[in-house]
Amino acid sequence: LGPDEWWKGAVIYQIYPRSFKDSNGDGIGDLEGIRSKLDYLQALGVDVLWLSPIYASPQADNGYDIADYYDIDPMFGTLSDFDRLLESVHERGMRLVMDLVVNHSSDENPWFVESRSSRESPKRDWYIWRDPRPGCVGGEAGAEPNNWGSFFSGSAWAWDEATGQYYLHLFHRKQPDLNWDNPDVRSAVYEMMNWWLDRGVDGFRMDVINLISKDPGMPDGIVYSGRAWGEGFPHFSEGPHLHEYLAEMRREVFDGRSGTMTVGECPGVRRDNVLLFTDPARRELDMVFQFDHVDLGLEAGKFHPRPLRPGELADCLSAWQEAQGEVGWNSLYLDNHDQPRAVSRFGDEAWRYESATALATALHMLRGTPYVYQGEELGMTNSVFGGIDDYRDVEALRHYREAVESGESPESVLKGLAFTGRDNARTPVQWDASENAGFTQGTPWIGITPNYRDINAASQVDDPSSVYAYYRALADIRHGLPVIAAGSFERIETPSPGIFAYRRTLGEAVATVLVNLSSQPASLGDATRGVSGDLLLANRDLPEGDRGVPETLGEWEARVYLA
Ligand code: ISL
Ligand code: CA
Repeated sequence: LGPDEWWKGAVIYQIYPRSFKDSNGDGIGDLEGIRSKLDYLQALGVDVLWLSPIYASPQADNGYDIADYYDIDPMFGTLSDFDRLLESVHERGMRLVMDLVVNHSSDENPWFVESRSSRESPKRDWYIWRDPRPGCVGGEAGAEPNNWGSFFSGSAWAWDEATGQYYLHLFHRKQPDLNWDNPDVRSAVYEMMNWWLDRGVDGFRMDVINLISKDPGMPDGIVYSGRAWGEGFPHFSEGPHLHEYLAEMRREVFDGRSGTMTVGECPGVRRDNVLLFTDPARRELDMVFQFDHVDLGLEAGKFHPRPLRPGELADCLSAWQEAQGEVGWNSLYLDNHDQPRAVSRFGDEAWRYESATALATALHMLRGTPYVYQGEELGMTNSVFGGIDDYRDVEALRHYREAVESGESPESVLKGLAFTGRDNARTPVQWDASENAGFTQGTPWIGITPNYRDINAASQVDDPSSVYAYYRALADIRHGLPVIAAGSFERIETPSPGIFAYRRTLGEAVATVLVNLSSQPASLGDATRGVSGDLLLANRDLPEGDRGVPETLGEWEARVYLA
């Protein structure tokens, strides 16, 4: 790996700061809390920490609504706390990546306050303002400039009485979209990014970066049946100037620096287009988060999931391996702060250790950079929510209201939220079996998942047969074996759709990965014939004489052979 490709050999750990570790008893995780756990993270073998947003924010969307890009929210600490954290991270040889949220800001950001102050404001054009639909009275139903719905329910347009126009917000009304077609906006963003890099951060995860260039015509979207609003997505995802802006950002911010990394969050990005982002020759981003595998089974909407078919996950991940080929680079993840917990979504809580480790094996042995979401390394599960009052996420609260108003029964809405609601991943990290799972001395901002007495870090770090120990082994393998970091990928067919089998090859080195992603034993069939080498990793205790390639894999069994 070249010096500017260090991230190809790295394991990245995502921290959702408000739920990681509270140091001062206010019930909210903070920077000092993170600093107190750096030994834990280092021992796990992670190379990079990505922090979800910690900037000053009214927290309408837990910090994805930034009021001051140059300051830390007091809830998390101060800029000096940040500098101290960064220094401690670097002392350990780790790196730190910030979340960059620039598709939109907070409505409390001085940029927007200025923009909405009058139609003549020099910053008016920094956001996306439009008149009411011709012939309509602003603020009345149907007067919105187009029919786009927001990701968080309702229209994507908010009426501003004082200046008599609407502004666009693809997310919450407190998250107005910035106008990237204005060059002053772009320079302001690049200046801010340079300021953080000069301060020492090592790169950025870029929130919904595929949405920054909108179709200037802003046409109405198709209204799918059962939906109140039109689908604007085709008109704002991968818009006309997206790649021009990403290349410009690369030049203005990253050229001439070394040791940085970038990962663009790209919901809905298409496989056919991914190399436009990740082909290094195009000089845009190092990698992107694609969403195909986490969107599997959501055809009827995010909150009406259907069960996955055996093999669906493996087919999807393989297709992405093939799409990036040897040119691009994948971000490998199964969950994050917006997704249900991986073991609950793709695994089987009845086989918690086995399915958590099988999924981790399947993912971490692929070509790409693996991301671990806080608590995933402990096999943390989805939470338990009594009623809507137990939820905190603005998406859940707004969806509940809208769905119940439109006639869905509260029980049905709650069932959907229990499965795919984002708060599942946002309950505090389970550090130990003491009260509040060792997360806080105070009252946690969101309920702790009740199973913390059984599932927690204290019981796992020294236990060689824990999920945590297994994740550490996966990180060691990635660091020690170039074939895992850089080898090619080739799927191996088996007669069992539940099995995900593949081969990684680099020069003479061959790693064979055999994983049963199902709760039934499954036959490997002829796939066993080509496998050579020694057993490198397994998620079951195997007696000495039993380490050869088996004909059948047990429930959620995972094995890696290395020749
Ligand atoms: O969870 C989702 C809503 O159903 C996703 O569509 C999510 O909104 C999308 O992946 C973008 O996520 C990012 O931007 C959002 C923020 O709420 C998420 O937390 C963030 O990861 C707006 O900034
Ligand atoms: Ca705190």
